[in-house]
Amino acid sequence: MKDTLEALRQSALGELTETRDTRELEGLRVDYLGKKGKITTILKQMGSLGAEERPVIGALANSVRADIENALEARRSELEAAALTQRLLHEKLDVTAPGKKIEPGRRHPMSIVLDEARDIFISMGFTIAEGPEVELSLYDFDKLNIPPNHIVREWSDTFYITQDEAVHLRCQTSPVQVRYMETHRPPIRIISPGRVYRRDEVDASHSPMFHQIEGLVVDRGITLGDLKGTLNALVGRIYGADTKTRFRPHHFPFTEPSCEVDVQCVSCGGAGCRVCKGEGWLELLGAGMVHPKVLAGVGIDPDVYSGFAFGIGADRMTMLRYDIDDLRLLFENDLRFLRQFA
Ligand code: 2U9
Repeated sequence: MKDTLEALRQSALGELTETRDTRELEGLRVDYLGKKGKITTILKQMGSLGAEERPVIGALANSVRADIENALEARRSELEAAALTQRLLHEKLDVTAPGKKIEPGRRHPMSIVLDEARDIFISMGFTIAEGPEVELSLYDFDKLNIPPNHIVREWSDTFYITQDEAVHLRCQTSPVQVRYMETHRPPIRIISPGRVYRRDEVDASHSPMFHQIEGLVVDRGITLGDLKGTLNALVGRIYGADTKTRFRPHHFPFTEPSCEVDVQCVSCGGAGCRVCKGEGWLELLGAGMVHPKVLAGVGIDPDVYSGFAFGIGADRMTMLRYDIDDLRLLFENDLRFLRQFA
């Protein structure tokens, strides 16, 4: 057995030097040291040895196994180093080659206008409020004094999510403000910019998804004068300090009284042109004093507090700002169009 072990040591160490890669090396390890390997088989036979011989052969077997294991490790390092050298020799890396150009992205025109509006309102002391786009009819309709038979609640106008009409894609950002009033007490000064949805066919001025910036101010003693002052300041910031505005009476269920606000045409200055369709005025937004029922519905006493609200169609604002004549351009992601905006 002693001779066999010595012979195995010699043959293992000999074969080791012949191995060409780590796969062959692993084969060799299994062949000698694996469960059914040559050394293991010898060790299993030790039971048949006499009591004197056993420790001697045992010690020898251990030293043979240790020698083979050490040699295997040394050879593995050698083979790995050689493989790395080969890879480095064959891999060609030209560190002087020019890198791949990464074109910096740019903001979408819609985002530019929305960011600008956010900045203007923040500078006037407003806070930005956000809320879910999938909304409860309770918040988008009922709490805004929009009764169950109102036209906007028709299936042909609204994207309902549930058959019972309890959940739908919000058709305005007003529910964000209702939610805000339920969780905050006056004074309140917020805007809620975001996406809204209506079941409109796509054309040059309609899209089933568009953007609004709505605003809400609630405090003691807020009047129509505050509404006019704030909206005139906004128009001045966007279109220039001298821009004239026109407040026309209107009706909304959630405000009373209500109005629509026009600006003198930014293109012709009021003379009449293609942009204002000869009118001299451009419709910019809707507004009004928050309906007492809406305030009472969120637990704000309309005898103590009053407020004004407004809604701006942000897509239209973007189109006017950049002289874009087709709304679809804003949503088609055509890079030839989008690259024009810095
Ligand atoms: C609360 C109470 C009242 C928001 C308002 C308008 C008038 C308005 C339109 C502008 C163009 C929608 O995108 S558009 O079609 N909006 O005319 N929105 S007042 O009034 C509110 C909001 C929240 C609690």
